[in-house]
Amino acid sequence: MKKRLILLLAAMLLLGGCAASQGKPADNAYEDYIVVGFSQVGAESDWRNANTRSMQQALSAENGYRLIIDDAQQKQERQITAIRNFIHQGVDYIVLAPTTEQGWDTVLAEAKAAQIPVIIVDRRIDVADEGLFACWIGSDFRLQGDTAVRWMEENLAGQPLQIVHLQGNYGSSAQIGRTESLDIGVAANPGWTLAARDSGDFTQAKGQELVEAYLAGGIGFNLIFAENDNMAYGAIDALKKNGLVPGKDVTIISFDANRTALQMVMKGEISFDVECNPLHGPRVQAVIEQLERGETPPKFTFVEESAFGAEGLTEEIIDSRGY
Ligand code: GZL
Repeated sequence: MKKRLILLLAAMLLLGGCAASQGKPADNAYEDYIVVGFSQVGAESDWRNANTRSMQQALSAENGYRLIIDDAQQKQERQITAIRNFIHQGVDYIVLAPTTEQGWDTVLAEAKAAQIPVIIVDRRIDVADEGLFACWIGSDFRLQGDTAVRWMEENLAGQPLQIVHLQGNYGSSAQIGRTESLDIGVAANPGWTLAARDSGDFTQAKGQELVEAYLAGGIGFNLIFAENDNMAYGAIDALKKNGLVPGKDVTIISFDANRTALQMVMKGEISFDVECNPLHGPRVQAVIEQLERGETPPKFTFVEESAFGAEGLTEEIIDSRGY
């Protein structure tokens, strides 16, 4: 794959001759590196930032990579533009953390036509031809949701639940999977009702805004099902501003299990937090090295994940975690 970049660099050197004549040295600094274009969802959450750091640490210059990261600010159209730019730049690989599951067929066909392998991380994509991507590495979001619902059934048995549901970005696999589980849980448990449901876009600010609006509107609820930790942080701020005690007046269920959130689990503010592992960098690096050797990586790889309640959780466990 690097040969294409060398050809590109050769072309740049030729063109760069005139650029150099204008004082801009031709850019041939990367001919010995594997160049990776990474289209990242955004920087909306602690999880997302940990995911970006993991990719930067693995695909580093010391490890022989030139990593180009584009932050899509949670907009699919910006990701499509970024992928087209990566194709134009002649990168060796494209890594895509997709905002949503739909809408990738056309641009990934363009990457395939340019013979640039695409690695999907985190959320899933729904394409007609799975040959459009080399492989996917991410989480089982339904399992995450089922784990949370099972904890509710086991630990809140017999309690009537009026549930506020803070969803992630609509159409993202994380939102789809976690919401499906809750819907099944509500249907299966007669004492559970949905008091309110909106997307908090996985952000702390929107999570707080929604819960403050529910409280101001007099909506009664005793459980918040937050589809990520940052929305849970916002919900907790809203509860405290209104004199309510998180974990006592309102049970909070969350996803991601960031260190900050696990501190809140230890304090009893968050009752249960389902891990969503963002540390995809080393796995992507291993896949690229397989592809460089002409090997075929597994098409789908699920990352190992667990879940946390206060019982047995210690500062040492929290400190030992990677994010
Ligand atoms: C899940 C990931 C979600 C996290 C959020 O894999 O896509 O997006 O749960 C993040 O924190 O914003």
